[in-house]
Amino acid sequence: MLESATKSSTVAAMPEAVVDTSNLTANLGKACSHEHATVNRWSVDEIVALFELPFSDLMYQAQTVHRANFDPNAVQVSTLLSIKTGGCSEDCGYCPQAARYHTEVENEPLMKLDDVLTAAQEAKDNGASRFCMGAAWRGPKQRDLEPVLKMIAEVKAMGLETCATLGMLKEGQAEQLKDAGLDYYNHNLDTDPEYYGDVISTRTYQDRLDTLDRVRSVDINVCSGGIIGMGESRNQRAGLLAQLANMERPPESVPINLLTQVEGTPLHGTEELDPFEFVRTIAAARITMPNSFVRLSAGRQGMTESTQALCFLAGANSIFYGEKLLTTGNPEAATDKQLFAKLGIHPL
Ligand code: SAM
Ligand code: DTB
Ligand code: SF4
Repeated sequence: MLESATKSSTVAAMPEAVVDTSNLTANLGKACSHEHATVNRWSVDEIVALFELPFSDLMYQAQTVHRANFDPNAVQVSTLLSIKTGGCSEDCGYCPQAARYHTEVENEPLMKLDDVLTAAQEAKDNGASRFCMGAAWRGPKQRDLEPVLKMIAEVKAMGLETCATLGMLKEGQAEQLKDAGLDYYNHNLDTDPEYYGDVISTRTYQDRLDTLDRVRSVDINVCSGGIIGMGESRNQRAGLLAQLANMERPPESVPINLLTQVEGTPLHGTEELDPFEFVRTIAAARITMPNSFVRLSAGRQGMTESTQALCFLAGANSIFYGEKLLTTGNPEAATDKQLFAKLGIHPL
């Protein structure tokens, strides 16, 4: 039995009004320890027990873990650019870029190097520290990878951290990305393994884990998270977090996306998630992955400022900045600057 499982079963059985300081101590102990990651394991039940805490207790735990590991008022800022939009062969049920769904997204060719560099300079001037390049591919073909390697090298030379999300990687491709100067590779697990098959059929969960292993093996930082609000259960939300938190080394960066519902995709029309459940998910990610940057990702445009502030309080410490994600909207840069000023947050 995992060391922490016994402790959290106490939490689940507790009367609601009692503050469980023993559990806080246990979770803080995990958060502060820099022992090998295999001791920091979480069962799905333990994570569900976190979700079931009274909201204020959960926030207190998350904020305490957050403060033990990070500057609580600093938020890392990444800007995203879709370097290859639409026409994707995959069937991810949430995605407006899948060719098979009838959405307003058109199939466009790979962007030209100069245009990517102009966008990167703009992102840098706006205060972003990392520039993420996304492509609507199942995975990169060698002839597609070559120009992307050049983009990575040149963006890096501008003094920005580089991130790419290009789909599944084949043997040898992670090495090429590393040699080009890639700092982060984003590849999401998306959801719990049990729910996964309801959302995607053209690639398996294991395919995703294999790509993440390739990224790890060449020492590129891992950025991996998922999407909340796709109709999954709370147990399945906890299951996704368990997958991430129990990796031998949890991802350095964990994007938590709220499903952006796009007309024409199979998940359009899914029942909307209660914002508090989304905040709870952020808090549980913070507690279970104390040293990772937790990114409040897609879905911010539809959130009130108060919900976003709760997400920061719950331990989110990274965002995508700039009015577009890949194909959908994100808050205006000026609006985010105002929000940071109101909350006393400074960009990292
Ligand atoms: N094609 C590559 C892949 O799938 O790995 C890279 C780009 S893909 C669009 C990156 C991630 O964006 C997906 O794994 C998914 O988690 C997220 N995403 C896509 N559409 C979304 C939506 N409608 N709402 C929230 N997140 C979304
Ligand atoms: C991630 O987890 N979220 C970003 C990034 N990684 C690539 C993408 C969100 C996409 C939202 C839908 C769109 O704009 O097309
Ligand atoms: Fe293609 Fe990526 Fe969209 Fe899936 S998430 S359809 S792989 S662009």
